[in-house]
Amino acid sequence: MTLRFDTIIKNGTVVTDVDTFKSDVGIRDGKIAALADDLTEADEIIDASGLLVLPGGIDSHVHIAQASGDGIVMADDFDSGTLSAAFGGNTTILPFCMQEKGTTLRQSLKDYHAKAEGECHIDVSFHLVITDPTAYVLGQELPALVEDGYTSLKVFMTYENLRLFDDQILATLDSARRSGALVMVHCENEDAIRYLIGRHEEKGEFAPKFHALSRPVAAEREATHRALSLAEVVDTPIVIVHVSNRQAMEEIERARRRGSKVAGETCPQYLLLTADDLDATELEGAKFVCSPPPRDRESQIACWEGLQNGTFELFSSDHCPFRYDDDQGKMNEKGKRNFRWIPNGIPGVETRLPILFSEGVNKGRIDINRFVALSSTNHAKQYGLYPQKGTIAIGSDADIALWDPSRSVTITNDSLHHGADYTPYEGLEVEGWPVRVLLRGRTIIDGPAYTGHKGGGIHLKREKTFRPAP
Ligand code: DUC
Ligand code: ZN
Ligand code: ZN
Repeated sequence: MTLRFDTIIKNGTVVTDVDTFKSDVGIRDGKIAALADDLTEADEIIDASGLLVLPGGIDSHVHIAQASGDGIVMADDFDSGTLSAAFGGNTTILPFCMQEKGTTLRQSLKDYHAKAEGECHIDVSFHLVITDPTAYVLGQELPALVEDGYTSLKVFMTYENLRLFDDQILATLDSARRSGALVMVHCENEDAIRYLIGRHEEKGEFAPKFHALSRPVAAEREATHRALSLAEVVDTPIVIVHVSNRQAMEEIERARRRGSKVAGETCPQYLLLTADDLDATELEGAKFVCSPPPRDRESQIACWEGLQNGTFELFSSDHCPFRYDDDQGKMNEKGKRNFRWIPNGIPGVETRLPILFSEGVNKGRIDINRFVALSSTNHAKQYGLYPQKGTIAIGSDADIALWDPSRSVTITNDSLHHGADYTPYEGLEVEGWPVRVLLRGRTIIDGPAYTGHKGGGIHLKREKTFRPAP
C-alpha cells in the first residue's frame, strides 16, 4: 500500500531538541503523519536538500497592541506582529493580555481577543497580566480561566501603575498554585528605581543613557531574590523573565539548589546590546531603552553561559515595539526631554531566531539541538503546548521552519515586517535564515513571499504544566 500525503518535505535534515536525522516528512490534515525514507505520494513535494527541517519557532514573550496610556501606541497590531514573527521563522507566539486596573480578566480577554480576531498570521495564545489581584480575580476568575486554557500569567514588581506589592504577589502565587497556573515575574525593585530616577532628575540628567543607570543590576538581583523567596514561601513554580546579568542568574541557580521549581528566560538584547548603546548620539539611545536594560560585555558572556548550561530554558524576544521617530513612540514630547517618559521596549520578534542561530550555532556556542530547545521545544513544554507544538513528531502540528544554515543576511529595518521604524540590530550580519515556513501544513512564507492569509492563525488553549500540590 502506498501512503498518500498532502505534502512531503524531502531530502532535508530533521532536527528536534534531542535528535538530528535525515528523513522525509509526510504531512496530512495539518499534522505530521510520517517520518520515513522515500515517501513519494503527495499533492505537493517540497525539496529541502541542504536545508534543516526545524519545528517552527515559538516565542513565548511578545507584546502586541498593548495600551500604554499617555498617547503612546505600540508599533505592532496582531496583523503586523504575527506577520513579522512568521518571517522570522515562528509559527506560534504567546502575547500578553494586560488587565486594566479596575476591570476583570474576562473583560481584558474579551478586549484582546477582539484585537486579535481575524488578524493573526500564525497561532497565538495569551498569557494574562495581573495588575489588580482582587479577591474576585484570584478566587473566581483565575481558577476558571486556567480551566479554559489560559494557564500562565505575568506579574510586575516594577512600574508604579503595574507593580504588585509583596502581599499581592504572595496571594497571586498562592492562587496560581491552587489553579495550576504558571507565574512569570518581571523582577526589578520599583522603589530603588524611582529613587534613582529622582536623583538623576535633580542633577539635570535626562538623556536616554540614564534609563540604564537608574535600573542597576542590584535592583534586578534584589527583586529576583525576593520573587524566588516569595515563590518558595508558597511553594509555587515561577519563570524569571528577561534576565540580563550574572547576579540574577546566580539567584536562580541558588533557588534551584534549594529545590525550587524555577525556569529562566533571557533575550537577544542581553546577548548583543550593552548600556553603552543607550548613550548614542542625540536621542538615538532611546531606540535601546528596555527593561531590564542591556548591561555590559561580562553580562553578555554570562547570558551565553546560561543558555549553554541550562540556567535558561527559554530564549524569547520580549518584542515590545515602539516607533522611534514618532510622537506616539520613543520620541513623544515628554520622552524627548526626559528618559523617564521613553516607552520601555524594543522590537525583535523577527530577528530572535536568526540571531540565536548565527551567534549561537554558527559560532559554536550552542549546538543545533539546543537551538531547537531554546527557540521552540522548551516554550511548548513550559507553557502547555507540547507535543502539539514545539517538535517534529508523528501527531504534532506540522509547524515547520526550513532553515538555510549558510544563507547570509544583513539585518536592516527595510527588510523586516514589523511596524517599528527601526531595528536595534541594523547592519548586523547573520548567517542562517528561515527560507520557508509551514503553519499546520500550509506554506505561509516561501522565500521573500508571503503565501499565508490574515486570520490563518488561531488562538490555542493550553494545558497546565504542573500539578498543584495538595
Ligand atoms: N517588560 C517586558 O516584559 N517587556 C517590555 C517592558 C517591560 O518592562
Ligand atoms: Zn517585563
Ligand atoms: Zn516583556
